[in-house]
Amino acid sequence: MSNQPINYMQSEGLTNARLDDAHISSWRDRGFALVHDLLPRALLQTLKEDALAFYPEPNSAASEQYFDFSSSQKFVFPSRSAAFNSITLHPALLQAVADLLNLPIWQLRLTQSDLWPKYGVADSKDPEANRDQRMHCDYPNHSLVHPPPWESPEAVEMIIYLNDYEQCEGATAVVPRNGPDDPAYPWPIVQTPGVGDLDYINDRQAAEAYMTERDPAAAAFRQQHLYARELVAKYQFGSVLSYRHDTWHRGRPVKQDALRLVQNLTFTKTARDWLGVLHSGWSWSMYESDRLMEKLMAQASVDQRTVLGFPPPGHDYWSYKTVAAVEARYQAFGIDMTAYKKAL
Ligand SMILES: O=C(O)CCC(=O)C(=O)O
Ligand SMILES: [Fe+2]
Repeated sequence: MSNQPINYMQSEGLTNARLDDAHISSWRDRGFALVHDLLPRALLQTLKEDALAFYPEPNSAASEQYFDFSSSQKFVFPSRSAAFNSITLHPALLQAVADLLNLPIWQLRLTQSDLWPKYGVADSKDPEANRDQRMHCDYPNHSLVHPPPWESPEAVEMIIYLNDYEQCEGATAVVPRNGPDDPAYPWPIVQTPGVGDLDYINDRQAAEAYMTERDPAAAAFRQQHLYARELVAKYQFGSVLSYRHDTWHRGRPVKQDALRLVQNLTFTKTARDWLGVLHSGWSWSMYESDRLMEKLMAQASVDQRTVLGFPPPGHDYWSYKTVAAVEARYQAFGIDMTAYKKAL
């Protein structure tokens, strides 16, 4: 396994800051798309500076608390980093998700936005270690059920890389799906630690040793069809990897002493109550003294608000009474209710 050559994904640039058909069909058919130039570099640079100011230096004692994936709810939406909030709701990003799911933006919902560090540490042999992950799909800790059939995806996951691959390595690997009969993509997706009565183990070596003992056929399937076929996302600063809740993938080791920073996002279709919001919810911070979330809500576009769950213009929530009440709540922050009034 350790001597397996690295196979890199094909990846393309964009022609006009919008996903091309090739990206869209790659995501829909093969389960992923990697694009390098979707988001403005200056905004990404500010985000990276905010993240570097927030997270401890590599090899510092303080960095040891970040041994797992995610920021442990420490750097999530809404954030004190304005750049982070802007990227989360960036029109180009929302349009990309809408194109992948073939929906208008107002039919998307944000369920995850998290900026997390991955430090290049030595192999610890700890089953929980995040360094060299086991192959997995993300649905078990996003969904109460199972992803629907491949042709009807209900969510887009994204990883935005804030480093260059050469600097950090640790590039995500995915297994491309080759059509409905691909042996890597049997239904249901249960041959994986953490599903059913299989223990959750993150570390690849520990997970595969456990699978060999518990379910040798599943362990052999994972070697032959998953690890042997993984493609690695050779990312650049600002690259966006889009994938799905039913895409086999895994995180790989970051270069010793390096710090890889990524923002992880998930958008779902509306009315998917079984797909959880992974943070405390968008209204929970509304009592903060700086009124950050109120201002964000008031200043967002109609589409951006809707992605956070605000009722769209024309929704049956809206009446003359509710428009006036919501205006009263947000008018100090400059909300413009025209679109909601016009649709009454
Ligand atoms: O870190 C990565 O590149 C991927 C992480 C991942 O897939 C996960 O933690 O679920
Ligand atoms: Fe994952």
